[in-house]
Amino acid sequence: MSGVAWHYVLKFIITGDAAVGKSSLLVRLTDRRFLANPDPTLGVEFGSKLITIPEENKVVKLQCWDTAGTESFRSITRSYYRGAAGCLLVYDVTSRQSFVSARSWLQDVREHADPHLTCILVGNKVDLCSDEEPVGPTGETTSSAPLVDAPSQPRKRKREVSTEEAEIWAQEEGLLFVETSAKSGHNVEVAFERATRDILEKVRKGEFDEDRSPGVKLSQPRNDGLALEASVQTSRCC
Ligand SMILES: Nc1nc2c(ncn2[C@@H]2O[C@H](COP(=O)(O)OP(=O)(O)OP(=O)(O)O)[C@@H](O)[C@H]2O)c(=O)[nH]1
Ligand SMILES: [Mg+2]
Repeated sequence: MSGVAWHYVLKFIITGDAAVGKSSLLVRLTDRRFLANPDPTLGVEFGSKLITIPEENKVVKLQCWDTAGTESFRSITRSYYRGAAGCLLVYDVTSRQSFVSARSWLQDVREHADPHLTCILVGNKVDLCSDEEPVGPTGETTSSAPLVDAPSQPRKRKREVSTEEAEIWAQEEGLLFVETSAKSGHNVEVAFERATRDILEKVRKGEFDEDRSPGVKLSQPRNDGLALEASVQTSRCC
């Protein structure tokens, strides 16, 4: 890999209901930190990060467009879907409504993005239900235990979407699937890496190429000594 800044640039979009943690996932990926009180995204924000896929010996630059979940921005955010190679479709495991809404976000993505796009369904905020009781296949729980922990602990919430139900839906829709916590960092890099591996596989099979897919760019190897370490950049767009 020596002398190569990156082998691929991939465009990602992050979509889903408001407050499911899209921006928090991106900040966790790029800055390795968690914002307890982030501002809601107005329109779209941008973040970028270099990741390595060791078994392929490849460095990939992820260019991520983090979209607002608020309904009033929907027509603006749709315009960013075009040409994306990957999509994180995010819901909150403690919000059934956000999982139900994932269907309509997916429909939007399918209408406006590249048909070959790799989409990973991301159930975020698993830290909120770490010592949870089992949840039934449609999200029901079996006891009326209070939703709070000890007073000094952050408030816990019940899981409303079981892993099994989300997995089944993801399979039916041809999506990858992972559960994450932007707060603890659990599986956040895994989500992006899994989607990246899938996209690279599609590149190998010829489903994505530079001419047909603006969200996938290949580099020319460079010998200018640019560091291969994670490079981080975030900025607001609109
Ligand atoms: N406990 C916990 N809270 C989270 C997690 N991810 C995000 N949050 C919190 O959820 C709230 C919303 O997070 P955001 O990242 O702004 O959500 P968003 O999806 O970007 O929201 P919009 O920009 O409005 O669409 C914030 O209070 C975050 O601190 C998580 O993994 N665990
Ligand atoms: Mg946001």
